[in-house]
Amino acid sequence: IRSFVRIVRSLHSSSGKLRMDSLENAKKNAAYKAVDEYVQNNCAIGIGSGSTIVYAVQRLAERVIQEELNVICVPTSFQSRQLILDNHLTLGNLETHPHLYSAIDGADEVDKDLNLIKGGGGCLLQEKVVASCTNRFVIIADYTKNSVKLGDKYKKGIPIEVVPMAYMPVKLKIEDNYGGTAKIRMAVAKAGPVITDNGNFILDWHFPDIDSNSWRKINMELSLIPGVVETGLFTDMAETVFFGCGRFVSEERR
Ligand code: ABF
Repeated sequence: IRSFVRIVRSLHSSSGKLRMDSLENAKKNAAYKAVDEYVQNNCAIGIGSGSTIVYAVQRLAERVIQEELNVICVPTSFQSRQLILDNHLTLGNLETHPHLYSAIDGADEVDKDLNLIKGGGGCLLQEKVVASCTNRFVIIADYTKNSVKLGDKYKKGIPIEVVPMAYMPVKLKIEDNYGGTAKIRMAVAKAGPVITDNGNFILDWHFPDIDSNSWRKINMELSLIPGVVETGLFTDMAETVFFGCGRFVSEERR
């Protein structure tokens, strides 16, 4: 019995590892393709946040050295700023570079109309501002993020950044108007609410079944609720999405 248990355990851990490896490859391949297609010499680009963007920044650093490129990188979060600095890339900002050639970022889920859920990592506000400064907003993701309908695959809800004093009225308005539940995001071990890079709270809205045609309107309405700073719903923004799957990358364009 003991050796049977050992065999099952080792099979389980090796298939788990295989899956992790293929997910990482998928992220890497999508990221490399985006950087190869959407970065050129003498341009400023937006750098997103999350784990997939790490591969994009690595590829960018390689290209900058090999091709002697001059690229200014505008970050979307503290993490993204650190990543740019750690890779010896040139840090920029929207004050000096308000028009970006492209912006490359990850996503939590992408539906068939390229509506996105973003902000699982808490960086949605700066990500949306940076994305709004380019006509080439490019998403990089592994195949698990490719969904027909928002909520089919990503189960953590839509993040909504709110001013701290407004979190309760905003929560109630969202729940009353649309249903579902909007939960304040808590830090590890429930030490307190998660605080964003901008000093705000996040509500994660676990929404009911909603048709993908409605997201644009709902996003506008959510943004108008007093106290809402920004939503993690990105509609009509992504120009291209690269989904990595093993060695292959598929491409969706708006
Ligand atoms: C950011 O990172 C977010 O908006 C999104 O929540 C997340 C995606 O991260 P990962 O690439 O790790 O899946 O871009």
